[in-house]
Order: sequence, then structure tokens, then C-alpha cells
Amino acid sequence: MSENFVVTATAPVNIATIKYWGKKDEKLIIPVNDSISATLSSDYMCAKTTIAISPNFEKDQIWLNGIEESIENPRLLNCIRNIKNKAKIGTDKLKWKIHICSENNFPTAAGLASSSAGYACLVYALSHIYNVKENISDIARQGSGSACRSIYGGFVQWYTGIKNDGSDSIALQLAPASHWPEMRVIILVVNDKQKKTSSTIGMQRTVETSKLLHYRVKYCVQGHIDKMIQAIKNKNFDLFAEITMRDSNQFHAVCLDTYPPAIYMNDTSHAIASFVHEYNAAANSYKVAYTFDAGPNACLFTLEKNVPALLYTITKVFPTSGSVKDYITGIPINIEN
Ligand code: 2P0
Repeated sequence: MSENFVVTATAPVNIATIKYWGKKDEKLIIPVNDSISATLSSDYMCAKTTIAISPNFEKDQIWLNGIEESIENPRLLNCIRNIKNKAKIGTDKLKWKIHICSENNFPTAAGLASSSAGYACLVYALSHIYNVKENISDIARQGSGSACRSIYGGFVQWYTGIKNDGSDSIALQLAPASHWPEMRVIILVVNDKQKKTSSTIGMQRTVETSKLLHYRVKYCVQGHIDKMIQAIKNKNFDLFAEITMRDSNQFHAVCLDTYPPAIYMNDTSHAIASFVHEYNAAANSYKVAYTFDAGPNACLFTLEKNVPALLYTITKVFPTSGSVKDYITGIPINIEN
């Protein structure tokens, strides 16, 4: 692997069922609470990154979705530096300039977890170029917090950790996708425009202004984490669905408690949430659960047996919504050469 000076990797997004929102260390990206997510199959929603190093390149350069961007991005430079510090290639090659070309096959920064896939992919590709074999989730975390969870497939927990240097703030797999192969995700794309308040700015403002966040972190999240682990372990969809929706609702309540408020859900998002509750009530059981990230788009978790009837009803109730059906994956990151 150390002789590969061009590498292409793909990495999928992950969808949090227990949300990360707020940092206790902005620079190291250490979260205020643990979070749990499911990594999707890389077929539909993924980032693809090609990295090359060469003695013939004159300068470091990066292109995102075909457009050249400044390489002077502190998080990006941090990831490159951290990987190079662990590199197992000749020192001459460490001096070669780097070209990075990254693209998403889904809307960037529309609250569809694009940064999670982007930085997971970047750090993974870098680790192959520079021949780094160690755990890289703590490096991916320093690119974008949620990226550390996309390093693994299936159901993943990102631990806050207790060390000040963030070295134990890492992601680990709770269960592989094969543990619960019936689980499905349906994404309802409500709006694919770039969101007004980035997650980074939004959560910073929340930490500074929301008392509700402190209540959430002190009294609620650990309970959600414990129940979510139990739900995944026992394949208990009722519990999984209830906790997923409760945590999403609390996260958006915290966003609303932020001052000025960070508003991510719109009228259609709320209509989808109401629809889910009505759909479950009519069935007298949990058939589906919603979760919303920092944007209006809905991620619905359901079981394979429920997908046909659910999709049929969704297309009747929300005729213009674009939807993507996806799976929880066991192979989070692919390397192409
Ligand atoms: C999550 N989100 O757990 C939550 C839920 C959005 C809502 O992780 O500042 O893009 O780069 O660490 O990772 C979005 O946060 O923020 C996010 P940074 P990131 O998936």
C-alpha cells in the first residue's frame, strides 16, 4: 500500500439516532455527549475522494465537486498533518505536494451529513497514501465530528471520552449491519439547498446560549444512549423508534432554545413528523421512525417488511418529495486502487 501514490476511496454518510450537538473543545472537536448512528450503504449517498502525491506537483491543491477551493482550511490541514505524523513512508515522499479531488453524489451541506462522509473519505484515503495502519477515527473527528462515525459500518457509537487531548473521543462499532439486516432507511429530500446556519456555527451558538442543552446533556442523553444500545442489541424496533424520535425532537428543541434560534425543520418536515405519528397510531404499533438533522430533510427508519406500504403511502401524501431508499451497510469505506 505504501507504493500507491494515487488512491480513490468512497465513504458513506451516517445518520445519527442519538444526536451530536455541541462541543466542549472547539479545536479538537470533542463533543458534549456521546452519539449513536447507522452508517448507510455507500451506493446512494457517498463521498468519493481521489488523492495523489507527486514530486512533480508545484503546490498543494484541493477541488470539491469540481471547483478548486483554498487548501488553507485549518481542519483540512490538521487532518493532513495528523496523518503525516503517523506516516510510514519515506521522508522524501512526505515532502511531495498533494492533490485532493472530492465529490459527493448528494447535495452538499443541505443537512444530509455530507461532511461526515467527506472527512471520513478524505482521512481514509490519506491513511492509504501515507500508509497509516492505526485507528483513524480520532483524526476523522478533527475534520468533522460526525465523520468519525462513518469510519465504521453498521451501528456506531462515538464516545465523548474523558481525556483533555481527545485521544479517547473515538467511534467504535456497536453492531455490524448483519446483526439487524431488516433495517432500512428512507430519505425524504424536502429541500436540497445549502442550509442557512452551518452545524458548526449552530452548535457553537447553542453551547453559548441554550440552557436546555445543559439539561439535555446532564439528564437525558445518557438515558437515550443506554436505551438505544439495548434496542439495537435486542433488535427491538419499538424502542429504537421511540428513542430515535424523542432524541431528534429534543435536538430540535435545543436548536429552538438557541438564541437567536437555529431553525432547521420547515413546515414540510413537521408535516412528515405528524404523518409518521399518525401512520404508527393507525397501525397501533411502531412501523416507522423519523429523525431530522441540521436541515429539513427527513430520514425515516423502518423494517424491510414495512417498506412497500410505507413508500406507497408517502408518495400519496407527499407526491412531490424525492426519496432515496437505503440500507445499513457492513462495508463502510471502499478503496479503489
Ligand atoms: C449528528 N449533526 O449527530 C448531528 C445531528 C447534525 C445534527 O453531526 O462542527 O457537521 O464539523 O463537528 O459533524 C453535524 O455536525 O459538525 C452533525 P462539526 P458536523 O449527526
